[in-house]
Parts: sequence; C-alpha cells; structure tokens
Amino acid sequence: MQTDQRIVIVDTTFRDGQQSPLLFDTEKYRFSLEEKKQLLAGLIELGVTHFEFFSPVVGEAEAEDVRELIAYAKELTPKPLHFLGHCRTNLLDVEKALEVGCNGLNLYLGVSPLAQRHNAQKSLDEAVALAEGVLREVRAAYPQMYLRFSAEDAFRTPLADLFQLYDVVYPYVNTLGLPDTVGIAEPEDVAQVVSALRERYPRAALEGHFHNDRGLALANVLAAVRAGVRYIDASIWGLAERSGIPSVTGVLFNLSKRYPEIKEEYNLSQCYPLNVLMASILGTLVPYTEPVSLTNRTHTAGVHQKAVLNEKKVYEAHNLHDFGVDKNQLLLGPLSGWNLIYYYLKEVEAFEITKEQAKRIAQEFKSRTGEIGRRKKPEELLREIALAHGLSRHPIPEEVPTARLENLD
Ligand code: HCA
Repeated sequence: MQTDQRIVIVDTTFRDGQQSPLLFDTEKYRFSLEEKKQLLAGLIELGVTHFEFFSPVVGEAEAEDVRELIAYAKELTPKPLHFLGHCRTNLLDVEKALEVGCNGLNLYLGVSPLAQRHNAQKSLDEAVALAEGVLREVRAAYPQMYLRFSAEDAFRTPLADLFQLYDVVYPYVNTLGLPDTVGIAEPEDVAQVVSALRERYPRAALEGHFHNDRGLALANVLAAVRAGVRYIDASIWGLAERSGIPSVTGVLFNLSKRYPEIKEEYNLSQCYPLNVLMASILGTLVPYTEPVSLTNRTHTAGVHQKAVLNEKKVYEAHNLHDFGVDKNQLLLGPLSGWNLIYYYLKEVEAFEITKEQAKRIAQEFKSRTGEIGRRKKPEELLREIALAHGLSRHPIPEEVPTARLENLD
C-alpha cells in the first residue's frame, strides 16, 4: 500500500501552524479565512499538494474554514490535492473530518509511558485494541482513502511498544508517521528508528514530524529522508507548537541540494514570496533564522561588505536567488568600512568624492559611531560628516532617500 516515492511536503500551517505561540505573541490567535486563502494559494503556487487541517472538532470556525479552503483549492488548480484531517483515533473525529471534505486522514494516538498515564490514559493493550478497531473500520468503509497513522511521541516510546501498535495498523495504512513530538531526537536516533520501521513495514510509506525544541528539526528531516522517509511535515516559517517544526522553505532549500528532483516538482522561486506573505499577515519580519530570507543575503561587517562589493560569492554560498530572494543588501552601520562608505556617498548620496576623501570620512565616522542609535541613523551621521568635509553633490536629480542599500546585482 505504499503511496509515493517522491519526497512529499505535508504542509501543516493550518493545523500545527495555528498552534504556534507566535499567533498569540502577535495577538492574531488564528488566521482569518481570507489569510488562509492567501497562504493556501501561495503554497499551491509553490507546488505543495498535501495539506493538513485541524479536525473540525476543535471549533465551528475551523470546520467552516476547512470546508471553504478545500473548495477554494479546487478552484485554484486541477492537480489532485490531499486534504488531510488531523484526527484523534476515534470515529467521531473521522466522521467530522470527512463531512467537511477531507479526502485523507492523519490519525494519531500516543502510547508512550507518559501518554498511557497522563494523556490518552489507556494501557498499551487498550490503545492497540482501539487503534486496530478504528483503522479496520475506516479502511473497510473507505478502501481507497489515504490513511496515515502516527504514534505520538514516538521517540519516547519503547520500540517494542511502537511495534506492537504499528503491527496492528500496518495492514490498513498508506503511511506510518514518526513524530518527535517534544523534539528530543538526534539525527542518529532518527536514522535508527527509520531503518527499524522500514525493515518491519516495507509496504508502508513513512512520514517525519520533527519538533525543534533542540534546534535539530531540520537536521532530523535530512537524516530521515536519507534513511528513506518520503513524507515530511513542515509549515510556513516552521510555525507549530512551542519552537515549531521545520519551515517548508527551509526543507525545500536543504533537500534540493541532495535531491535535484525537488527542483522539478516544486516552483522554488515562490519560497521567499511565501515567507514574505506570512510576514505581512503577522506584521513582523521573516524570522532571522529562516534560511530563505533576505537576512541571509544581508551583510553588515566592513570586511564582508568590501568582499561582497567585489564578489557576492565570498559571503553568499547558496543559490537563494533561485528561491526568490532576488536581491542582497549591505547595511550601512557602525561596522562599515571605507569601501561601503565610498560606495554609499558616491552612488546613493551622489557626492563627488575620491577614495582618499572616503578614507578620511570613514576615519571620522568610525570615531563617532557611538552617536548612532535610534535618534541618529548611520546615514544621517555620514551625511553630516560628508558635508562638514566640504563634499558637494553631482548635479543630478535627487533620488528617493533609502535607509538600505539594495540591488547591488
Ligand atoms: C499534536 C501532536 C503532534 C502530532 C503529529 C502527528 C506531534 O500537536 O497533536 O500527527 O504526526 O508532534 O506529535 O503534532
């Protein structure tokens, strides 16, 4: 029953993404339907085909949105899409997810010692019996439907217990999930568990869901895919519970280095626009830790700026241009040296200036960087010094003032 040999991104922005504390920090709490439509359109444009949604039991508004989003997605593309309802292992959740139009199910149940005692509050045997019953019934009712089953907190579940649970659901599922619910796994652990699952369940595809509590989520994705996992959960910006999961664009960026087919299957130039769309919705900048960001093409230190003015590759090793980050920027600031100061005064401020003058001005600028702050921008200080040094401007029309120097390409 294995489904797909491709590497498939399962986007969970609308499920785990809405569990992100960032939605509270930004006082958004949940995305509006209009915002979800924009994000969905961006994801489809990027080539994402698998979308995870909350089970409608979480609330009326979510249920209504899922219905609308599924209809909207079908208007946007004739491509076959997977709308996956994230459901607890019970028939009511399943029924409600199918009612709103989901055509696949992501079922989950935890059997770790902690889950047995404090969460599902079922013994391993009870949980196994429940999962077996639900999966058998769902498969009998929907022989062709995409079914995934995940043992929550798989990396704190003894392998023997994981096997006991997966042995009974294996006959019914397309995919077995491997959630690192609390972000404790290291890449070596991931590789080991994936090998064990592949050996025991050769007909099932595997899905990885890695939380970033230790900052290892993306590394775990790479280890999982190398070991044979084909379905990877991700979300825009990596939004999810606590510190999140890998970002869709970070995953595509990284996987495309080793798996060139990613470039055929995804429209990678849409990566950065998607990150910017989320920034405009949340009203904050694209996170500085996001690989596909303008931050990753921004240079502030004098040594870096000098080198990048000569050749970008010195401090830009990645082809972020292909991922839609189509410019870089050098920020004039306290660390800038005479090279950028010369460039800035000549090209942006249109001063008539020699390199010797630029060196003298840079010396004074360096001696006065303590003045730079919220009340005085670096550009203001530099302009003040340039004028005091008697520089005059080229007789050309004034350009729109800009705080950042961009588009050096
Ligand atoms: C959750 C837990 C989950 C589920 C993952 C999955 C996790 O928030 O419900 O269904 O594969 O990390 O275990 O996100």
